[in-house]
Amino acid sequence: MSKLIIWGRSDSSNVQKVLWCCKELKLNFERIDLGGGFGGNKEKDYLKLNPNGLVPTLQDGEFTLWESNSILRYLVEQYGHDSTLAPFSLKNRAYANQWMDWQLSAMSPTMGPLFLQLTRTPLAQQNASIIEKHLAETIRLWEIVDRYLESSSYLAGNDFSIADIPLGIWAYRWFNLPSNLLPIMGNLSRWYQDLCQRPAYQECIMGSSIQSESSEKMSYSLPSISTNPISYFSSPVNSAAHEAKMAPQFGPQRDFIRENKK
Ligand SMILES: N[C@@H](CCC(=O)N[C@@H](CS)C(=O)NCC(=O)O)C(=O)O
Repeated sequence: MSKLIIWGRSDSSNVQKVLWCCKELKLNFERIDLGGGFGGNKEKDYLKLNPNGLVPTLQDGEFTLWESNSILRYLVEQYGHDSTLAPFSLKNRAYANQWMDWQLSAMSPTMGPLFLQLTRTPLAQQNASIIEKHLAETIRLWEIVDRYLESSSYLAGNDFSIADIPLGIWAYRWFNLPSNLLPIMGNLSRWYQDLCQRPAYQECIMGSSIQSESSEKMSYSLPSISTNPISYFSSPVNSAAHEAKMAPQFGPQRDFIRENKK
């Protein structure tokens, strides 16, 4: 097997997908910081690897690939035949593709701006109308996932698979938003708690990796959530019961939010 190189900063949601997948498959790789505060992604040499100037990019020997979900599919097809990451049946593979495409086309463009507003935009510059609009739409999307998970343990059948990785990244960001913004979704919480038990998820997604490694260089990179996020939501859904249903929270971002809610 040739050497795997992953280009991209570890706090990027799309890079995290690839890191998580490699850990699940127990693949050795080298990761090179790039993008965000590290820069370098618009340099000529990098654009030869990835003409979009975005992260991640995978190099597997002479083979180069970009687009995070395509990288996941490649890794699983190339190295994951013995794992449950490659769904066995045609229908489960189709479900995996459905949720992976939907993450890129629906969840990311909807929840992305909400996440950036709430966690990476200084309070004074947060835009309430963007937050309200994207919060309502993001809730609608997670409700679709929640309903689906009523009759399925995971997104492509009853085993964890490649299908769970792209939305699993966003679930961590979702469940780390202030809990008073999050309606109770029992099936979604159960699925998220299952992900939280996975060592590869704990290592690559939970904890410090959500926070920019280059935070000192990026003025907006640290979470700067509103001290009173409830003001964005006319009918608050916060409750002790809801807190109890949440998966255990980890990492500096959650601590930061807790500190600011005091
Ligand atoms: N559809 C692409 C999106 C890649 C993307 O938007 N990457 C972001 C990071 S999550 C990026 O490179 N942003 C510029 C930067 O980090 O400097 C994929 O899934 O790989």
